[in-house]
Amino acid sequence: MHTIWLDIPLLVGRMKNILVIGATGQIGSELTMELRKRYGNSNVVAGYITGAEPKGELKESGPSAIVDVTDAEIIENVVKEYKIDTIYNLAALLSVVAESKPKLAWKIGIDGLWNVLEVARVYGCAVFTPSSIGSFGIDTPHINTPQDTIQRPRTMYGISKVTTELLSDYYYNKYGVDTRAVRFPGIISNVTPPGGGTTDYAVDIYYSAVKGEPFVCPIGKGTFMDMMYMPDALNAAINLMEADPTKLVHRNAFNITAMSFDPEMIYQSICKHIPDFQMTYKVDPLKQSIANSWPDSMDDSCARKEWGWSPIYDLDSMTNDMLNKLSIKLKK
Ligand code: AKB
Repeated sequence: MHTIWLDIPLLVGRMKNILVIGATGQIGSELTMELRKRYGNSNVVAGYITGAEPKGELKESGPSAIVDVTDAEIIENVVKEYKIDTIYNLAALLSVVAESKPKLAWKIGIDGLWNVLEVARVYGCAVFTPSSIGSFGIDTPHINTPQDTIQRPRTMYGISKVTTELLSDYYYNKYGVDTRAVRFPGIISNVTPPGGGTTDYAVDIYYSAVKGEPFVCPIGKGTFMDMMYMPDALNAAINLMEADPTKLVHRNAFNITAMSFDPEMIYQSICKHIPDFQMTYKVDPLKQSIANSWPDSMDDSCARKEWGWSPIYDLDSMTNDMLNKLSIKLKK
């Protein structure tokens, strides 16, 4: 028997019963809550692994279930039990961690994806499995990186993301599974910290600024990467899954970006609010070499044209919101 959750679905769309795999991670924790707000609390299942149980509002507001992406039977049981029609598969190791655990990165990212796609094929689910700016490599044009271009990454994260795109397209073309995805840039957020990515510095810098601590930047001056504030990332993930499929020329995966900056620019943006904030550099060679292989700025015109992608936040409006939210959070 299921607990009765307070349901106020605001939006009637293509998605009815949704499973978020990786619901306690940086994106998952906020995506699950946003989906519950829009589709009704009881219609969004928070899938988590042992050791990363949901807490607080995420736990209280709706159903949750253990969903280890490497176990196809567990995924199938949850999909059957909750009559799932859409799966957000967010299980993955981020770029830096994946370099120290390449086999595990493949197991979660690709063997896990295979399980998700097989269950989706049998039960008719739509699937969103994000790709990343990490799917590009040193040979990719770095400025205004096109939607369709060279993808020869040399990191395990990148290799698993290119494979994610290809396997997701394969299941769409061969079996008609409704797979769609975006290539996320660095995501900046204030609820759940990211863990082990190359772009994490752009989150960490705000925590240091609000705590009144100097920040030591692991990424060098002049290193530009695409970035996005979490509310825009959530809109992207939901709007793409709600988009009219007849308008989609591409599927896996769309370039999307909201801003491109280097450490100096984010530092200056923070200094407009906290003038005595200090930043020094201690470049991390692994992070720097990964960042050097990624685009400086992507062309996201296909996403804009095919499903109306349009971000709200730029660097200064994001900084304003991040500093306000973190000041409240860190005072508690
Ligand atoms: C990472 O830095 O690994 C991620 C990403 C850009 O995919 N945030």
